Amino acid sequence: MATSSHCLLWFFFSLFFGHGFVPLEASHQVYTHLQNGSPSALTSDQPYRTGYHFQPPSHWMNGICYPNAPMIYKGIYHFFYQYNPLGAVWGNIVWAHSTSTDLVNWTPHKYAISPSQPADINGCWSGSATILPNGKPVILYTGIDPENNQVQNMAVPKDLSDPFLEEWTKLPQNPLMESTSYNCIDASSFRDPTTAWQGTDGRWRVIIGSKVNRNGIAILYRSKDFVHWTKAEQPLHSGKKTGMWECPDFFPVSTTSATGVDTSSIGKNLKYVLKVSLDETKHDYYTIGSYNYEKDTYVPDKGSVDSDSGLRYDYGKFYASKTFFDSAKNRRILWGWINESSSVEHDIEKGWSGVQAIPRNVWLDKSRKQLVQWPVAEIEKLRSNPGHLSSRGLKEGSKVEVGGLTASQADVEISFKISDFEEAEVFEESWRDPQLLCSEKDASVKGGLGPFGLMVLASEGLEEYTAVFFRIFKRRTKYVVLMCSDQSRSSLDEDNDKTTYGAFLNVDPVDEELSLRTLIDHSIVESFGGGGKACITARVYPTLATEDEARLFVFNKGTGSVGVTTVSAWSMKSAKIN
Ligand code: DQQ
Repeated sequence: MATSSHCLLWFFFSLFFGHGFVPLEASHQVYTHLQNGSPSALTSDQPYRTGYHFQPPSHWMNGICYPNAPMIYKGIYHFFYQYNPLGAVWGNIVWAHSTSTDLVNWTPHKYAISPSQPADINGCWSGSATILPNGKPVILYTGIDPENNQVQNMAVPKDLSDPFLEEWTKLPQNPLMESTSYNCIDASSFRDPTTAWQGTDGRWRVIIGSKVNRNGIAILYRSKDFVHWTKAEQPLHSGKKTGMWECPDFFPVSTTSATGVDTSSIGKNLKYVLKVSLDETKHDYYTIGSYNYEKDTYVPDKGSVDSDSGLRYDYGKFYASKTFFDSAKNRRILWGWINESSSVEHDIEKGWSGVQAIPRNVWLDKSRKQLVQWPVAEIEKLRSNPGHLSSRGLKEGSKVEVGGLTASQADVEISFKISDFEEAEVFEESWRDPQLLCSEKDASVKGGLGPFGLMVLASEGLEEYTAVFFRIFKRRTKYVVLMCSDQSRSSLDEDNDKTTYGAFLNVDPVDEELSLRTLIDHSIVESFGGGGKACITARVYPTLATEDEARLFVFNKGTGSVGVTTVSAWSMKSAKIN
């Protein structure tokens, strides 16, 4: 009786939010014929491997949710990731493990978690680490059982005195959370436990990504001892017609400072962030809101758009991200996986697939309406050989080279100042989708104020380039800033996804300079507009603009003049990335 009334509740919940039964399946394609089992010796011609963005020596990676369970323990940063030891496509997933003392140089260790128990015999999928109050780390992760059901398991370090946490022991009680007729969970949509947090009653909470029909859900579980978990009557939060919520992340941010706070922090000066990774679109979107400690519910703030058209960590290629609280430096760090825009055939040929974004410090903007992200300061120690720009005034049609650096592996910071807004075109109210607007008005389309910005990974004759730029439009008495990353001419190779990405940037160009930072790393263009208020990451595969042939330009194609107030650019030294 209890069982059926319980399931009935969930049934009504799904009726309310959904319409009709859709078979629930994980969207993980297995290319069985492409998993040859041999550790590949990469070909020597590797123009797209990164110099300072983390990637394994070969094969497929997807990071922490694709980065799994990032954390700091005894002063060592731990990075676990979903890895296929047998090929450059998804499959045979184990938890690979690397550690670092500076988030820049990494040392690989043996796999931390791989299939061994019935509860994970068909795969060890994403999960998170929680540091318990006694300082002991524990990992909750999704296992795939013999029936291909998704269940939640736990692993603990074998030797707590080992700062590298080389050995992990799985609990004999696994699985700790599973789908039963009592809890009405669909076993093919039940994955990716978050870092747990302690409520005011001392009990632990964790959320698991799921869906009911096409409605995303963050299922809430509670536990007194971290081993026995009970599903709450209500999910922490849910979203209409979003599809499956993968890799949820739920954490507090301070409203009074940019320092990070522990996931279990409770207090007045906090807002909460719920991020979900949308399986259907491969976008990570987040809302900012309030968490009711008594009712265990999360409500996004008014105006915080709760769908794929809301705020995103990154408006380009950046998925299945996860944050952790860095207690050594009191900051919250975000890791995201940059997936490929090349074809599977190309990935097989190059022998690898997937890269990690540079870890980003993340905090609440002063407006309290969005987050701000910035690459961790440690990455700046790779800066060397500063480049130089010969002219700072950018009249219509200007293109000035930033010389003296290795343009295929660089870090560029530039600020623009507009003194005359006369040329700004009028913003049309129907322009709701910044990505669409950026592809319609790509870098080749002349405008009033803009396009102006950087041309990176450019070939000498501009047969190839990736343009990261701004356009400023007039909207009544204010201005709208559009930030674009245009990949349409990034490669002469037709076999790549060259989608152009875009975001509206919440900066008033009358009061503030417009800043742009771009991290260039062979096949990565990771850009931060407005001091990190909008981020866009792209994967590009130039055929001419590689290694020493790559060039970097500042350009202005608008009719209005733009001034460059500061420009600092450096070659980046290579890091030990694995
Ligand atoms: N991929 C993992 C899942 C997660 C998804 C498996 C994210 O745990 O939901 O490799 O893309």
